[in-house]
Amino acid sequence: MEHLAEIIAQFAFQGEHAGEEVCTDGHINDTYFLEFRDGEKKRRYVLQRINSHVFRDPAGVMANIEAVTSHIRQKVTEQGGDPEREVMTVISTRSGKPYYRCSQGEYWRAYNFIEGARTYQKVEDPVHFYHAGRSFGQFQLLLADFPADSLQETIPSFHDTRRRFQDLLQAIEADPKGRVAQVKQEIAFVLEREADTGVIVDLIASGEIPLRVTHNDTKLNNIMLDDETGEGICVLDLDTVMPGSALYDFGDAIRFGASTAEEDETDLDLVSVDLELFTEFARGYLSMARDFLTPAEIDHLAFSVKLITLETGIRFLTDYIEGDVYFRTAYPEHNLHRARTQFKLVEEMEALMPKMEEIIRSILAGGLEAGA
Ligand code: GN1
Ligand code: MG
Repeated sequence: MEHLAEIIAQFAFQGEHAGEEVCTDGHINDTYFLEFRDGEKKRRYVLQRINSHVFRDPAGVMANIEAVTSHIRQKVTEQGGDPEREVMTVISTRSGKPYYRCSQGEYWRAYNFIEGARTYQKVEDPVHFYHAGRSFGQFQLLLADFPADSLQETIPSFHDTRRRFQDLLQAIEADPKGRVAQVKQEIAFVLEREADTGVIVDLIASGEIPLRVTHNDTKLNNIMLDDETGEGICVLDLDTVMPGSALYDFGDAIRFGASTAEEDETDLDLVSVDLELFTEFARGYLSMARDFLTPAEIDHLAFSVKLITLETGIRFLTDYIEGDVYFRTAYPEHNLHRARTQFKLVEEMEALMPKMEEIIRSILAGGLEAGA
């Protein structure tokens, strides 16, 4: 990246810039790992270009992140944890701002790099997923007393599945790339499930399910697990922390982490839901969340897994029809392949619904002991 030097010079990094690596994870922002030499010491930082097509108000995103990380930092410190590792630290610019707007009008921000921990694209050891569940549950717990109305809605109606369905209908109608004819089967799959799309939004609107401060993007690769212990150390990617439903966080984590294949696997025979992984995550999550979840939330946990997977499939399909304007893609059918894995998972989740419900009941009854 040509003007990276201009950007790096703006941030209050310590030491001398000694190199960088591009991170290929994530479908939205551009991420670089920077290496610095500070005397004998090596330091690493994360530098990101915020996708301002997706995040229309990058300053608002950073204001949210600063508020949320300060809140968590205080709690971690009070509880005797290590605030250097257990919460993201925003590195300010040399003029004290949480982001830099470069000469090309793009917004950049930086974080410290958490050492001795890593992210995973796929679960390698089931116990890792138990720990991921604990961490996302704890994240919601730490933010339970955060003033939700002080947060800006960084992407309005983000998990409004009914709206996502409407967006798909509009894309089909416009068909700007002539791709609709090719995805008739996928469209029919979604149309058959229209009724599902309003279930949780309606329960939130009627007050039966509470709005909470939630993460809204709980992919496995948004959590750092300690290299030594495998425990969840730090929740990443706080761009979409907003008032939302705990159900979306639970469902999205399962969607991604309990799948036996990656999100863009083209051999659908390899894509299926691993119930052992579902159980591990649910055990970890409920060990933290069982005391604050309401009965209505608990009743919809298994359904949320299917709903958020359907929603993500709808979003990939919509983006495919619109010509790949939202998610980063590596080749022309990428979004279509992603949509297909999600719909394959939805089908399986529908068949597994009674089993998932049963597992949740057993965990809550103490039959499947939490603790790894
Ligand atoms: C995006 O940024 P990343 O890759 O963690 C997306 C999520 C989707 C996910 C699908 C802001 O997450 O909502 O579930 O891709 N983030 C945004 O993999 O749209
Ligand atoms: Mg991410």
